[in-house]
Formats: sequence, C-alpha cells, structure tokens
Amino acid sequence: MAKFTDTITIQVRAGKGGQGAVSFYREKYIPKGGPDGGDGGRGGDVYLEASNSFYNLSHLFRDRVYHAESGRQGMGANKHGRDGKDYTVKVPPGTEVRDPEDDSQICDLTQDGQRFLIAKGGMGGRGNAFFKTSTHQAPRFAQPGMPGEERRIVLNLKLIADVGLVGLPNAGKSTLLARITNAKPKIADYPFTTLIPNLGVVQRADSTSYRIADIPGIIEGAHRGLGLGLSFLQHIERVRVMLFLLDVTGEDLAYSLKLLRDELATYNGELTGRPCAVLLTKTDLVDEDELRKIIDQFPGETIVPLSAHSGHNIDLLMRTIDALLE
Ligand SMILES: Nc1nc2c(ncn2[C@@H]2O[C@H](COP(=O)(O)OP(=O)(O)OP(=O)(O)O)[C@@H](O)[C@H]2O)c(=O)[nH]1
Ligand SMILES: [Mg+2]
Repeated sequence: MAKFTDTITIQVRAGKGGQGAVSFYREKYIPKGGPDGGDGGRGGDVYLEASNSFYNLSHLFRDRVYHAESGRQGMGANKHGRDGKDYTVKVPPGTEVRDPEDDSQICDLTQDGQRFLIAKGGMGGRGNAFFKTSTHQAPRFAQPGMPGEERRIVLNLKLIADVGLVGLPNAGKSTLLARITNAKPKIADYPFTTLIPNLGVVQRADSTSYRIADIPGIIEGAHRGLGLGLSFLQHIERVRVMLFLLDVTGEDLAYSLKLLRDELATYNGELTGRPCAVLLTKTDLVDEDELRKIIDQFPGETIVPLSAHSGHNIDLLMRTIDALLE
C-alpha cells in the first residue's frame, strides 16, 4: 500500500550566486593588461509545481533541504560563470503551502502544471572588469555572489475531488468507488479497511469526468480523535457534493446519518450545507418490504437505495450525482 502523507515540512534553498572573478589580461610582452574578471552566474531558483503524476506527498522527505544549484564563479577573459540550474519540487494538485512561522498561506497549487517560485536564486557577483573606471583602471576586487533565498515550508495536501463518500466503517464506500470509477481500493469485511483516502475518476460518455474521494470510515467521537479521527476530512473539505452511505443491514440508520452529519459539522460547519444524497447500500441483502421501511425513515432526503454488488440503481446514482453537481 502506498504510503499516504497529508502534511510535511520541508526546506527549500535557492542557489547562491557565483563569485565575480578578479583577473587581469595577460599576454606575453604586454605586462599590464586591464581587468577582465567576469561576473559570477546567478543561483538557480526553487519552484513548486503541481503535477497529476502525484497523488500524495510520500515522495518527499520530512525536513529535507531541496536545493537548486549555485552559480559558478566568473573567470578571466571576461567569461561569466554559468547560472545554477533551477530545481522543481513536484507536488500533487491540491497542495496548499504554508509558512510555519505564522501559519499564513503562501500559495495553493490546484491545477496540473501550476508553478510557484518559492525561493529565488542569489545574484552572481560582478567581476573586477565591471568596476573599472577612468580613475580606477585596475580594481583588485570583485563582488561575492549573493546567497539564495532559503525557507521552511509546510505542504498540506487536500485531495481535489468533486464528490466525497462519507459513511461509517464497512458501509461499502470503497466497494462503490471501485464499481463506478477506475480506482482499485482495498475492500474487506472489517471496519477501517481504508486507512488512506482513495481517489477515483468517473468518465462520462461525453468524455467529461469528475473525481470521487473515498475516505476512511467515521465513527461517533471522531471529532475527539476516535477511530481514525477527522484528520482525513480535510480531503473532502473542497468537494461540491457529499454522499452519505448507510449500510441497510445496520442498526438505526437515521441515527447513523445524524451522527455523520454531527461529526462533519464539528469539523467544519460549512460541510453540511453542501448538496448531498443518502445512499442506502447493500440492498441485495434485504427484501423489498424491509427496504421500503428503511426508506420511509428519511423523509425529505434525496435517497438512492443501491447495491454495488448487483448493480441495482447504479444508473440512478450516476444521474443523481450529475444533478447534484449542477
Ligand atoms: N452484499 C453486499 N456487500 C457489499 C456491498 N458493498 C460492499 N459490500 C461488502 O461490505 C464490506 C465492506 O465494504 P468496503 O467497501 O470495504 O466498506 P468501506 O465503507 O470502504 O469500509 P472502511 O474502509 O472500513 O470504512 C465488504 O465485505 C464488501 O464486500 C453490496 O452492495 N452488497
Ligand atoms: Mg473503505
């Protein structure tokens, strides 16, 4: 299982500028040539770039320094030092960057290919040729390169999905995700099978698509850290549509729905105002009469009874999601 990393602190350091050269033109029989020390190269910059090739931050190492190359020294014969190469730290779209000092947001990388200059390289130092004036023909000094910018940053991943699946452990969230998207999450008959959020893409016939996030199951007291806690809820903070999954074989489903909503509200009151539907899962395990009684417990809700196993009402679900997304 791929390691999932939500938050990581790293350091970035841009390249130092190269030292300017002190050099004098020398040739046989010309004892006193003028200054010809070239400038140092510019230090490389460090960029952050969002890339769809990454789903998490596990390719990065905590507290490691990611650095760009320094500029090279200037040389004689007015040769400038080479500029340092830039360095790009790639992150998944949905990575928010914060300053650990005051927790302010530095940038939010949401789109594939979006880049941000996070540390600027130092200027190269001027070589002594630069300092030659009419009164000062032979300067014996050159400038040092300037240091590159250096900072600590916090990368905070919030998966970008349009639809979030929320439910108690074992409700059938991952099974549904596997049924309707390209994702291959782990599915098993025990709670807390899903330990890390899964993301799947639904391809519509008209070749448009949307993304669904399946997060670990939520239990009562999650906001106090019970179960896997609510930390994973940050991944559905930005979804537009919320789907609450209730296993029809479970006890007191109306209470379960209230519990899910209460836990979400404790995390972020705004979440419960989003368009949502209640999915009654595993309908293949109950008969029609039982199902009728269960549905009647949810007046006023948008209900989709379905079975990811038999495929019952999966088409209705897809239409319901489309309507909610609109
Ligand atoms: N009969 C039946 N079983 C189902 C259906 N959907 C899921 N299950 C079973 O329910 C169990 C739990 O499914 P998961 O998809 O892992 O549930 P989950 O909500 O992702 O669980 P956690 O990740 O632990 O929160 C598995 O044994 C599934 O095979 C269904 O439509 N019908
Ligand atoms: Mg799961």
